[in-house]
Amino acid sequence: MTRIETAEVVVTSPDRNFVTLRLTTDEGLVGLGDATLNGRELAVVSYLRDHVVPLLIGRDPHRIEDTWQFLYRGAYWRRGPVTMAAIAAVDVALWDLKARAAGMPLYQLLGGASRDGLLAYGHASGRDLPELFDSVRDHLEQGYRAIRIQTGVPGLKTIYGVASNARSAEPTGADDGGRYDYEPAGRGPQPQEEDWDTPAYLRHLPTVFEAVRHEFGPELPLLHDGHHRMTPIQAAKLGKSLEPYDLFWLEDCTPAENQQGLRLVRQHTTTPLAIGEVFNTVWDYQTLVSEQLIDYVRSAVTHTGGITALRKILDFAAQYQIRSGIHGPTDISPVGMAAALHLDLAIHNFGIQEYMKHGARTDEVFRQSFRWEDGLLHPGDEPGLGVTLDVDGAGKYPYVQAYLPYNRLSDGTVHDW
Ligand code: EZ4
Ligand code: CO
Repeated sequence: MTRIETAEVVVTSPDRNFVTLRLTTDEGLVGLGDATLNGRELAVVSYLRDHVVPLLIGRDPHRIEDTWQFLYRGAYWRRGPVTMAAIAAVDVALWDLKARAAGMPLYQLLGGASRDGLLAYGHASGRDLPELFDSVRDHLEQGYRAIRIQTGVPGLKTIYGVASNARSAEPTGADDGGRYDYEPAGRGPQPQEEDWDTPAYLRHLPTVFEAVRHEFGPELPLLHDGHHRMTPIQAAKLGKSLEPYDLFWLEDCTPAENQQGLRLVRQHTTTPLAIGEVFNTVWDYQTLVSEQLIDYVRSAVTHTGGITALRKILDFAAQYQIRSGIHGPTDISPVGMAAALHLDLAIHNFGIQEYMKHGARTDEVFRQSFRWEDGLLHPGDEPGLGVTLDVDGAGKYPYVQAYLPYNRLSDGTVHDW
């Protein structure tokens, strides 16, 4: 292959919205990249269609690093989720093409497999303990070996991370296919308002983990997502109060764009910390990694400028014994997930991979080759990413406006969601 012939931006909404960049070469090879930015999808579509696609036509698809630098430095305006999701889509599509041209699964080009399979965690949740326990059992039956725990808080109506359909065994309709379905983005013209109370949460959560440990024993790796809602001193208090329950990690305990805030959290607790799903570049990790303030890097390939950039972040982190925990909710498309799995398999400092199953319609539009066996993921051995996009199938599901919810405190103040 010597030149990129076409570059299309495909928007589809089989179970939720996805934005995919589809490159074709003079030899007819097809490469895919994920550009989905939940709740702001069309901004990335415009960035790609209006400003990037015209620059790609005729370029040498083999020049991945050069194209990355050209798009990053050449834009002059740096960083930001829209820019970095667009660059990620190009980067991943080029890696897909190079691996297809080589006739190898992508992980081989990244250095080959460093392990046999990838430990993955699923999301269990419930409004109360009985519902949560059912959800944990259901995940264990599906083979998950590590489980994220989110629950309701007494006095609060709806909060982040609690699924409306918490058990895969209880299908609620054709839409969810009966799978565990936590999809925070609500379809409609306005975001849903939720409520929040940090002191109530700080009082309640340790009692949840105590009950879960009592029910499921000391060995099961348990995770929790604080979703940026605490101040550093509140996060320090939570980390300390969760120490008896031996978490695998506490995620996004504060809004970590204030990296120095993590110094305070770190001084007070040995609960391992994971951060970074909303970050876009290595600069967002500079203090966190070099001062060893975190234990896991949470960035998605899709939101951090692709495989080229995330690999550099993870190599930087590796020098400080910080490991990967690549973001993998359902708003990462099967293309973005495949990119994560190839990178996970190749790097030495792999930690864990987040894994939520996509809906049946998504799996029809995006045909995938990954395996999920005995609680471990593997990207499969087809050339490239191992994902093909059914363009006609995608066309059956046009974009649907959807927003992530937001929080207000009881006095009406907007709060981190
Ligand atoms: O709320 O990806 O750890 N996972 C998460 C996700 C995010 C969504 C936002 O689009 O925090 O569920
Ligand atoms: Co998170």
